[in-house]
Amino acid sequence: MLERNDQTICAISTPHGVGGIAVIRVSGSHSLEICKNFSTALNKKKIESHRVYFSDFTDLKKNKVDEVLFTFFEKGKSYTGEETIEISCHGSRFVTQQILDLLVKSGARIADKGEFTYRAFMNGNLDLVQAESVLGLIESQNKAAAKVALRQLDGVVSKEFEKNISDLTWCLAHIEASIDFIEQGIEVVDNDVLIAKLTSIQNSLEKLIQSYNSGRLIKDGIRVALIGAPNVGKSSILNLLVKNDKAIVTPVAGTTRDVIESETVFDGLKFNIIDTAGLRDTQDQIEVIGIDRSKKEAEKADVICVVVDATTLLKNSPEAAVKGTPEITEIKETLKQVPDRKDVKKILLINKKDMASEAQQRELLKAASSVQVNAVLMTSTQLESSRAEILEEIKKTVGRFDYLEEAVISTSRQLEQAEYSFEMISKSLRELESNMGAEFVAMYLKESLVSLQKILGQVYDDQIMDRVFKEFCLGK
Ligand SMILES: Nc1nc2c(ncn2[C@@H]2O[C@H](COP(=O)(O)OP(=O)(O)OP(=O)(O)O)[C@@H](O)[C@H]2O)c(=O)[nH]1
Ligand SMILES: [Mg+2]
Repeated sequence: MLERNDQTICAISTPHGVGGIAVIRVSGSHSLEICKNFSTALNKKKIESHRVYFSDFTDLKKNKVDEVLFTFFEKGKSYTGEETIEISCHGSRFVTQQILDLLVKSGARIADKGEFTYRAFMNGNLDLVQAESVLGLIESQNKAAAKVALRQLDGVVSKEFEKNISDLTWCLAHIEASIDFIEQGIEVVDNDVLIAKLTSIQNSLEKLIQSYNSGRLIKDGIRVALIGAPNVGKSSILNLLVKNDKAIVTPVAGTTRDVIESETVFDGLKFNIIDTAGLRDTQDQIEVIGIDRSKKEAEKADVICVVVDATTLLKNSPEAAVKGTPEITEIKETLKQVPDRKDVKKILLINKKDMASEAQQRELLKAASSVQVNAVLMTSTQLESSRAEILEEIKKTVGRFDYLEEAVISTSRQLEQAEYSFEMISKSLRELESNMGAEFVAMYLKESLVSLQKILGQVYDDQIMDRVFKEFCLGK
């Protein structure tokens, strides 16, 4: 019996279901031998790599199953690094299942989730960051996410980590040599040189760690909760942002009872917009639950758009229309009900600006400038331009996206290891600066180094492998 990793594996690599064409991938040292059972075209003397062979696919009794294309990749020249054959057949569930059954009868086994990529990793075709980027690319739903994944696949992020690993190894080697030579009074490396080198590694790690937030937002989308009193126009704003009548809009306060989520893409980025029930004191049981959910959504959001109604602000201050001195108590009251989390950005949207004169709008903005939020915007769901203005403001407030040209890390696994590595360097720097024992410095640096090696998969760890590959789909 062959070891699991030496067995030839097969799986459908295209989406499951009915389609014009489906691709079945076979990978492992017996791929060609197995496929030869089903095709006369493959029984030629010399099968060339990267060539396509058109042929009938016949079962073991020579009954025709389908007409297919076999693409052959020789060992060392395929995605997995193993001998691989891709069978493009007709995308019927029946046909694909029959082909898979026949492959299995001839000695292949069905691949586990992500097993093709796992093999590519084990054969050194990809490091672990690149393997994760394959998943990122498969899952990408917008331009920015695809770009981040492609840059990781190109090795941009890996190179950054590799440089840090190499510099860290240099530091560690010199520290260990100092430990060996200390008794002879030989100084192998100057402390200042080490400190400078370690600080530079830390700077690089810090940048990567900071890029995670943007990486996460790019990958998962920016979560935006619309929060405010009833009737201010939250549902109308959701509909405007997602360009669809997703939520019910009526002049009745308390229309929205539940959380409504919808997504939109703007400037290559994904935004998940969450409309919620208007916040107010109510006896209505359903509404109470809705309001509770609104607050929970606000807690999970990256950005809270606090929505207020320009007309109410002006109305509640009778002389405002004339003198232009709107009260902002309404805004403050709403803000009080919004969960106060440090890392969540707040944007105040003063909606229904179409109902206010230009002078009134200026006054409202002036009055709102004293409110503690990250940005203030006048909006109207009657104006299409408000959509771009709101989304642009969210994008600006939430973070940097010019990272796209640089190395961006996008999985929590990479982040945790990078943070740990950073922390260990901090400890070693403290030891160095206080001229403490080189043994401690070496110990921390080793920990730091192992963390970085784990990011790229240079240190084998079952748990890490499980975590990375279990998220994959079948056939990848
Ligand atoms: N003039 C004007 N009316 C608006 C604007 N936005 C919303 N409205 C109107 O305001 C009313 C309430 O809008 P909704 O979107 O249902 O308000 P909401 O905040 O979701 O209300 P609840 O679900 O009750 O919390 C509706 O009659 C909308 O047509 C706007 O920008 N200008
Ligand atoms: Mg609503």
